[in-house]
Amino acid sequence: MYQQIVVLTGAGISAESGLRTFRDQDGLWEEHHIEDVATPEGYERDAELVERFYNSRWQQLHSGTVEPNAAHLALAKLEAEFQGQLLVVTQNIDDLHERAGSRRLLHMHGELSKGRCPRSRQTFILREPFGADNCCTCCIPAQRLRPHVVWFGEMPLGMDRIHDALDNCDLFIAIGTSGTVYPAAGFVDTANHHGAQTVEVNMMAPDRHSQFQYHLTGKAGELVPQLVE
Ligand code: BV8
Repeated sequence: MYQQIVVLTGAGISAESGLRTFRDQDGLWEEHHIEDVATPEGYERDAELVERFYNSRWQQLHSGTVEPNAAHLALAKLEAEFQGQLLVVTQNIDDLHERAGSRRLLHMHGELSKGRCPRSRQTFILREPFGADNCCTCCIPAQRLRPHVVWFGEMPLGMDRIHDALDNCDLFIAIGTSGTVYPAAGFVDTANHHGAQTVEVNMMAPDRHSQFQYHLTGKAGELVPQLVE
């Protein structure tokens, strides 16, 4: 029986909940240039453009039409069985894992439902869309909140905890990620180095496909509940 399980999720696990992925057909990167909406430089250049990008995703997430799917629910069930031996590391900034019941969860690329003070780095639950009037309450003068999101060139969150879990895991499962963005794309190498079993759940064979020992090809909403049973 496994002692420590690390699950890495990407945009593909939320696709069946109706949230767009990045690099699939009709993905987010088809309509936006990464450097314009997911880098600090892009935010410096045109904060309103970046705010529109995240506000539209925030509004969709809170429209009442987006729910956790069977894959999110299956991971929450797995956590209930494995308790402290399971850590879900998500690259996603949606809150579908939380809403499905996951608690041992780490958002390494931040969270859409939070804004951050650019000066203190204090985070605030987002009560209204980003904009010139949506400011922190921790500074004088108040600072315009930025998305609490890790952009390209920024350090992902929780890396010490992630590396500790990877160094000690005996099962690593990647679900719905293209394996194109580092350091997340390199986690499978760490798991392999420590002798863990590595499993990939994806609709196709993504970039790091050959690094995985086992492959489940299909929809996360169908395969993850079977995997967990
Ligand atoms: C950093 C913002 C260092 C949040 C995102 C090493 C080598 C090369 C480059 C680098 C490197 N190290 C760092 C870099 C640079 C860069 C990088 O990796 N560039 C890439 C493009 C080459 N990395 C960084 O900049 C990272 N920072 O390393 O900092 C540092 C050190 C010291 C001090 C300071 C800094 C930061 C990376 C985070 C960037 N932020 N987004 C947001 O807007 O959401 S990345 C973005 O891509 C999202 O976060 C997303 O999570 C991530 C990965 O995408 P996926 O989740 O995989 O989604 P994708 O659409 O690509 O794929 C979906 C998959 O699902 C597909 O495979 C599809 O087949 C599958 N699928 C679809 N439907 C289903 C399905 N599977 C199953 N079922 C389905 N139904």
